[in-house]
Amino acid sequence: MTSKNESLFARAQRSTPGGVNSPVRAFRSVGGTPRFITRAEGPYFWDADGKRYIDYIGSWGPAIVGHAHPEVVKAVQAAAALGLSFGAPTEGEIVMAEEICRLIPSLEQVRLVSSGTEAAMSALRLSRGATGRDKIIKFEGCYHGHADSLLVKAGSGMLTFGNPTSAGVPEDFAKHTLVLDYNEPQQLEDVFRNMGEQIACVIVEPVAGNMNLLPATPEFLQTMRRLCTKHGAVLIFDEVMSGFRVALGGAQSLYGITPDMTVLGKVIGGGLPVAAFGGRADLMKFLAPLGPVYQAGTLSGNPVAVAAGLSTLKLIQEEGFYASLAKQTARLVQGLSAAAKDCGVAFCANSVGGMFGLYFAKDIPASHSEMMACDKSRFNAFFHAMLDAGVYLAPSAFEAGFVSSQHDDAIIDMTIEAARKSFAAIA
Ligand code: KE4
Repeated sequence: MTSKNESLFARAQRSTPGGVNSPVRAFRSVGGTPRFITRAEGPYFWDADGKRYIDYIGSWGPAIVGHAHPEVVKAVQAAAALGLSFGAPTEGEIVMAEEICRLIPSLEQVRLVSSGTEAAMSALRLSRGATGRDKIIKFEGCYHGHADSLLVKAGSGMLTFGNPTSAGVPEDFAKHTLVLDYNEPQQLEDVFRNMGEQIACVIVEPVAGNMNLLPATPEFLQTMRRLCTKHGAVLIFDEVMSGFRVALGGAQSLYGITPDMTVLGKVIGGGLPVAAFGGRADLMKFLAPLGPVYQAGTLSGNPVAVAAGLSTLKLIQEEGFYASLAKQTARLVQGLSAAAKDCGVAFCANSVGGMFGLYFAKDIPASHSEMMACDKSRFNAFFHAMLDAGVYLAPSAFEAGFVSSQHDDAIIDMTIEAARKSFAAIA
């Protein structure tokens, strides 16, 4: 009998490419039929066939206080009743900007937008406009949204410029993007020695989550900071995923490094479209309407989305929120590792604050190439065994997972029990 998920997926593919509005949701990396979600609450969501899952995607990070948190829903309902969007400034946007700048002191000013892609793209353009330089540096395995200059992979040699990872990105765009290896400070030294005065910015995920979880080494970030300062390049921390996820002050508070600009998203919208970019006031003054770098957005600072974000930012500042989130996430990771060991499966896991990585490998990967060497087919078998057991992990071996404040001991224990059965099934 065809499941409702299967019939919805077949129908969706007739009207939308791949049947999804974002590629990773199509399950092409893991195979099988995507689950069409009908509702979510706390740590759970339900699919079109009525099956309940413990959710470890959390909308790829935003659902940090759990799904449909009563206070967030109430704030959204109250805001919506006053009108959905005005295309004119509101006080809520000021409160949001002040709150973000207070929580992340490196932000002297911030501009709200509607997606992480938009925020990263705008930060890049601002860096180029403020420095008058064209070249940018990013790192293999880091994802900063789908702006043309950022859909670029490493060129043939590390000192050559990149080539497009996506059709539709002209070589002329890619040639300004230099792609280096993550956690390789020497490559930064070499590039800056050769062309430091041409570099507009370096953009990095300080805790990478788009090649699975891979935290930066302190030396890597410290080197970046020193070289950007020396050569007048803008250091951009893309904290769309790590911001308010690994700590209240983001990864920059964990490493004690002050970037020149920060890109944010996900948690600050609490599930609705809010993202932001900001940093030093002397850079932000180049932005329209003050300066020559143009950037705009119909729904930027949308009052209903800002209400969801402000309600979420209030909840994550409750006493002990991050200590508890990190504890629950570490408990999950330790429990999964112990279960795999009992079943003789080569597996390890890692966590930073409320995000985690699962690796079918002997040791925790410390580089992009080690990450790519993890056993993808083993992950896919585990993914489906867990899905059948009612646990929804990221549908790719190269994505991070997310815990919410609603994932209590009972939920973590249920997950570990499901994993024990899943490891046994794939051993
Ligand atoms: P959005 O445009 O998807 O809001 O943000 C892009 C982005 C920028 N920077 C970082 C560090 C990000 O993680 C993201 C988006 N993350 C992915 C998860 N791998 C979103 C999920 C998806 O693409 O469907």
